[in-house]
Amino acid sequence: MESQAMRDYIRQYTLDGGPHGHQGYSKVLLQLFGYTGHGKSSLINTWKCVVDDGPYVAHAKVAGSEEKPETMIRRDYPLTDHILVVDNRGCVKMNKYEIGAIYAQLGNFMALNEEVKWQVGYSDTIDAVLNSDVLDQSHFIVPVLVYSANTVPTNPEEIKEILKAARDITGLFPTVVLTHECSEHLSKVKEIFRRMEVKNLHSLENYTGEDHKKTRGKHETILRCLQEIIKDVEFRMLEKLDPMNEKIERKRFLLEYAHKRELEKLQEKDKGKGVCIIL
Ligand SMILES: Nc1nc2c(ncn2[C@@H]2O[C@H](COP(=O)(O)OP(=O)(O)OP(=O)(O)O)[C@@H](O)[C@H]2O)c(=O)[nH]1
Ligand SMILES: [Mg+2]
Repeated sequence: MESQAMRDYIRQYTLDGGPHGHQGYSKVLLQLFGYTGHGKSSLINTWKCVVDDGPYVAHAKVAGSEEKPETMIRRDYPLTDHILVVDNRGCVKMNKYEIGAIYAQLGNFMALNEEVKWQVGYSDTIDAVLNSDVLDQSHFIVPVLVYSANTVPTNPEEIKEILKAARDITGLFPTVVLTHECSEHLSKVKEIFRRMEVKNLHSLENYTGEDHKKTRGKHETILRCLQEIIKDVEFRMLEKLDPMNEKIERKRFLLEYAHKRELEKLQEKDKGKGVCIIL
């Protein structure tokens, strides 16, 4: 498809075009998640640039370097009238608390436009779940893992687990977008993600403050990636879905995760004391 046709498809997409209408969903919410410095905020600026077909604008603040975490506040950016992109706080260590916070962000249990704090105890998660009723949870959530091809994963099992959990919490297996497409490690990183059974795998070079010279090839690759994501949404909307039930399942998932994590913490603590906790 030509760039203009792909752009039109993305711009015109609405959730109510399928046989069951919008089914109670308001907008598509593309939730970007992943390690800090891998290009989430840059991807938002890149997508905005190609969808608006305008100049490069730094809507989302990009990190000065790949090492220092930049985005702390979860923000949403309108891509079209019907599609929002959320820039989530990235993970540094991917420990159980940061992973818990990724799930809470993906499941929309954290408010937009507020600083994301890692949850440290079970009660934090309960609060997040209880307070979520005041948040707008009417979106069709699409998880998108943003991963830099500059970094060969040393822990594919951990990433695989996160991808699976992201599917459990959102109902969709995440799309993976590899940034830094020019990296010498690209084919190796691609192969690792393929072995994780990632089907929706894209690679692209983000437009950045330093390099936003538009090329037809870059533009088309970026538009194709977005178009494929929206086509998956369109396909899923052909099924009869139940947003209310999905919300309950998400709450269950998050509470179970936090409960298990708390038990493990207690077990660790009591190991030294010779106390046995029966699960
Ligand atoms: N060459 C190149 N640089 C990129 C690409 N994507 C991002 N960068 C650079 O990588 C750095 C980090 O990018 P960000 O978009 O801020 O990363 P992030 O994932 O939002 O990081 P946090 O907000 O800290 O979680 C910035 O210096 C970007 O300019 C890419 O595809 N190619
Ligand atoms: Mg960022």
